[in-house]
This record gives sequence, C-alpha cells and structure tokens, in this order.
Amino acid sequence: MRCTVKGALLNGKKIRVSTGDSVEVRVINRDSSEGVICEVAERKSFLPRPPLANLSQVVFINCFKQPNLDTEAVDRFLFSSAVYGIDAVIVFNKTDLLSEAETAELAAVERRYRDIGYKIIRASVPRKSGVSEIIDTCRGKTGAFTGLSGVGKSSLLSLIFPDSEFKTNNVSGARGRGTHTTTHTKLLALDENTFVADTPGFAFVDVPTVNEESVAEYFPEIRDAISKCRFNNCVHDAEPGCKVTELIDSGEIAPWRREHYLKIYREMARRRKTY
Ligand SMILES: Nc1nc2c(ncn2[C@@H]2O[C@H](COP(=O)(O)OP(=O)(O)OP(=O)(O)O)[C@@H](O)[C@H]2O)c(=O)[nH]1
Ligand SMILES: [Mg+2]
Ligand SMILES: [Zn+2]
Repeated sequence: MRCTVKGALLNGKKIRVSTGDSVEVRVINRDSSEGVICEVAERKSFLPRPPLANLSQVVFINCFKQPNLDTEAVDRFLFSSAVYGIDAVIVFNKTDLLSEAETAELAAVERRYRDIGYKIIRASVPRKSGVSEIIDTCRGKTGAFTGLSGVGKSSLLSLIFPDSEFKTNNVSGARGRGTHTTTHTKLLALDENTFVADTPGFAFVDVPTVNEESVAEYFPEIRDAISKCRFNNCVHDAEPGCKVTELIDSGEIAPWRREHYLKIYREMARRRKTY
C-alpha cells in the first residue's frame, strides 16, 4: 500500500517512521491502495544507521579482498549489534578470489570468531555458494545485510531474490573500495515470516555510546575472562594479573580483539569527557 506519513506517533510521541516498523495505517481511498501511517508499534530493536526497526538479526557481509578484510570494522560492528541487542552473523563473500594461502589466512580469522560464538558463512556470488546457508540463517527473522561498500550485499541478495532488482557496481580504484551503489534501505519478504533488508554500504562503522567500563561486556571472550583478573577495576591493558593478557599469551584470545576493545574503550572515555 502506498502511504504517506503525517505525524506518526509511538506511545503518543512524534517519531520518524523507519524501515521495518510495524504501523497502523488509515486507508484513504476505496480500493485500499493508499493510506496514511498514523501509529508506530513499540520497537523490539532499533539500529540507527541505517535506520532499521525490529531487526532480530544482522548479516554482516565482508570479504577477504576487494575490499580488503578489516577486522577492526568487524569488531566495531559486532560490538554495536551486541549493544543494540541484535544477533550478528558474519559472512565472508568473494571466496572465489582467494589463493590457497589467502584461504588459509581467512580460515584463521574465521576460527577466532567461531571460537567466541559467532556464526560464520562463506559465500561466493559467481559460484553461487553459501546462499542456502544464508537463507537458512535468515528464515523466520527480520534481518538486514550490512557491510562496507562493495562487499557484495546487493549481489548476494539478487541470488536470494532473483525476481527483484538490485543495483550492483564494480569495486573501483587502487584501494579496491566500493562506490556506494545502494543508496537506500529496502526490505524484502522471503516468506510470510522472513524479511531481509538491503542497506547502503558504509566506509566506517559508528559505535553507540556506553560507559567505558561496560565495553568489555560486549566482547564475549573478554567478558568471560574478566572475573579472573587480579584487580576488579582492570582495564585489561597492561595491568599485572590480567586474565585477558594471560589468555592472549597462551593464544586463546586474539591480540587484535583486545586492540579493538581498547580502542573502543578509549573512544568511550573520550566521549564521556566531552559531555
Ligand atoms: N569475484 C566476486 N565478485 C563479487 C562477489 N560478490 C559481489 N561481487 C562484485 O563486487 C562488486 C560490488 O558488489 P555489490 O553487490 O554492488 O556490493 P554492495 O555491498 O551492495 O555495495 P554498496 O551498495 O555500495 O554498499 C560488484 O562488481 C559485484 O559483481 C563475489 O562473490 N565474487
Ligand atoms: Mg548494494
Ligand atoms: Zn584484566
């Protein structure tokens, strides 16, 4: 139904209607083809950028190259979805581009994420691989494909929705960056209970503000270790008796995960001071 919005309300407050919202519509013509959105239902979750309401899952699409894998972006994204209370699945697309050595490097990264509880799916658009696993993980949920520009979100969605049109474009330039081909968020129905959104790619993952002390709670392997640190105000940086350091030394926690945790920790401390 084609709708316009005129001061839609959520709990009596004016709100910007977003993709994924459940709304009440006042029908304005006889054949019910047009309406006005007047009421927005309570949101189960909300992702602000891009604005998406009621997501239960985000599928974070990456590739090992074209564009190059950025584990800091992955970790910032996983942190953000944990703060928003939305489950995250990680897809590594474009596996057709990888040499044996690169595939082995990717496998080492995948193992790290699997070890801390994330679901990992490998995919390739030309080989049409990984698509059924992605569909399985989306089934019965409202989900969104997100990720840096050019990783293949729209290309994968066009395999899942062969009858819909998606704009896709070549990754260009020496740095192998995408060109921001998708410009708006589009929610598609796979079946009655399954919705998937294509979203515009981004170059940088914004993280929501939390207390710096709680950042560790959103890094599963760090969260599991912190009760065993010697000091209960341990920041897990270079303090003596830090269990996180011990687990990094024994190879159980990836050193780069701690680096990314610390960067977010410092960013949160800076933000608090700015306030
Ligand atoms: N070799 C290879 N190329 C791929 C694969 N998936 C996508 N591509 C190519 O990567 C380029 C970018 O794909 P898109 O689907 O437009 O990427 P996107 O993530 O939607 O990009 P934005 O809309 O800018 O965020 C296109 O040229 C695709 O043909 C893949 O699995 N393998
Ligand atoms: Mg796209
Ligand atoms: Zn510690």
